[in-house]
Amino acid sequence: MNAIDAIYDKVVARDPDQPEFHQAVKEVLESLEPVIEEHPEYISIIERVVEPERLIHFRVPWVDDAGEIHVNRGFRIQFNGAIGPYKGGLRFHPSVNASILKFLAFEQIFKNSLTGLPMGGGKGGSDFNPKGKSDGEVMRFCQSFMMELWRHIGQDCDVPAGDIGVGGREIGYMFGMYKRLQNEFQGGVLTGKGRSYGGSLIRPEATGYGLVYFAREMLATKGKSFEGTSVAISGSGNVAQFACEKVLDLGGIPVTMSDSSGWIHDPAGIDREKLDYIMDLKNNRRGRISEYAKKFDGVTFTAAGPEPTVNGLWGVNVDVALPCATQNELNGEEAKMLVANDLIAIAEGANMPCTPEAVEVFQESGVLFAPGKASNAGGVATSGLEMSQNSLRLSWTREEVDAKLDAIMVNIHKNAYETAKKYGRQGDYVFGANVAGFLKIAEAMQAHGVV
Ligand code: NDP
Ligand code: 2IT
Repeated sequence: MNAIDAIYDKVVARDPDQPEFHQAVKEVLESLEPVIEEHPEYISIIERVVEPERLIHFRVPWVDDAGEIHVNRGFRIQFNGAIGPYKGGLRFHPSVNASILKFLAFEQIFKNSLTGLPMGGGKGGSDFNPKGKSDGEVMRFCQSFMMELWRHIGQDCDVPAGDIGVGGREIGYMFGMYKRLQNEFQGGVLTGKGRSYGGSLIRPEATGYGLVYFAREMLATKGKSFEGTSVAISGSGNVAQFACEKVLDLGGIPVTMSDSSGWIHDPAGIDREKLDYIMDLKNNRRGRISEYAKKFDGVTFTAAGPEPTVNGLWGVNVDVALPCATQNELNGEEAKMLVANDLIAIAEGANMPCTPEAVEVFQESGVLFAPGKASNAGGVATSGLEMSQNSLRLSWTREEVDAKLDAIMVNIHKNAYETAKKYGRQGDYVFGANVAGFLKIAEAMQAHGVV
């Protein structure tokens, strides 16, 4: 057995009940074989990089509006701090557990490295379900969560942000409690903050915009553009909404969106006015995507099955696919449906939305495929820009931040593309992103000695 396989087997043996973590580790390790041929000394780096530096697990008690006490689990995974403070989002969703957060934190190490900014990899969250909770309940939960988390984070130590179920409202409540406990205005302790207290322009838009900038670069390698291109988007949260907006800016035609209750197909296209409706529905009224089908003519709504996979969305005939909901939402069978409809490109907006079988189908059929750690890195990159602005005590204009985000995405695309080409794997963005992301981490870890 080779050394990399032995490391993977040990990861599985140590935590046999963490399938999402195994999936993420396997995908990265499979890319590192040629790196080890060049740098045999990096084997001991790989052994260390798969083990989190610190895992924090805590109780989060809170009281609902009726006076009932609830207990949730809180986590923060400080996975790798070799190139900067731990950085990564917080997810509030009932499915959250150590396996899911370890996979997300592991992916974050390489994603953050690819941005070119000094950020280590981390992730956290809770199995708290924000759906159906009042603002007061969400506030009390966020305050209780921060009452434990605050001692483990700081602007030079660990900087959380949003993810599924955590947006501007939750970041605001957590920032308020952190400020009170720490008795300091540490602007850079969280990112995704509101504009009035240190947030960056374009951070809310950044993951979706960055995803479309990356996909634009992919299409350009085939001499194509978004103009007139039909696009399937899944999800209808932060990433999906702003991906949809940027697709419209570039002349594309988004035709689908989803949430956990099902998906809509609008053959006429989701235009700006309809997108405004979705943003109000999701961000203010906190409603269900099925309401879109009642509001607009010619739209079909299909209810979801029990799995995260959205039950037919990927059967719609489109040129570009942007999965922006959750992990493992697009399986091998669905990948075959997209390929049968002559898909040109797919870029992951969510983290690991495509199963390994789906990725294999895309790669074998010659469809351009971008892994989330490259294509959704615009969110964390703009978090990095928010931290820069907080340190400078300055705030850049919308145009300045957007131009920096676009340049970062172009650079990540170039880096992943050229790294793959250098190793004779032209067009393999999975390989290129994993290797380029890893090499920077490995160099830093090697320089730091055994720590
Ligand atoms: P949001 O909470 O804003 O939106 C999530 C969307 O996905 C909602 O429409 C939600 O539906 C749907 N969804 C979530 N879980 C499931 C599920 N199990 N089955 C079906 N649908 C589901 O989250 P974000 O948009 O921020 O995040 C989406 C993805 O993008 C995640 O994978 C996240 O890790 C990734 N990401 C986010 C970044 C960010 O900056 N926010 C940066 C990089 C990646 P419902 O409301 O019904 O639950
Ligand atoms: O998955 C991700 O990159 C995020 N949820 C964003 C993390 C961040 O720190 O902005």
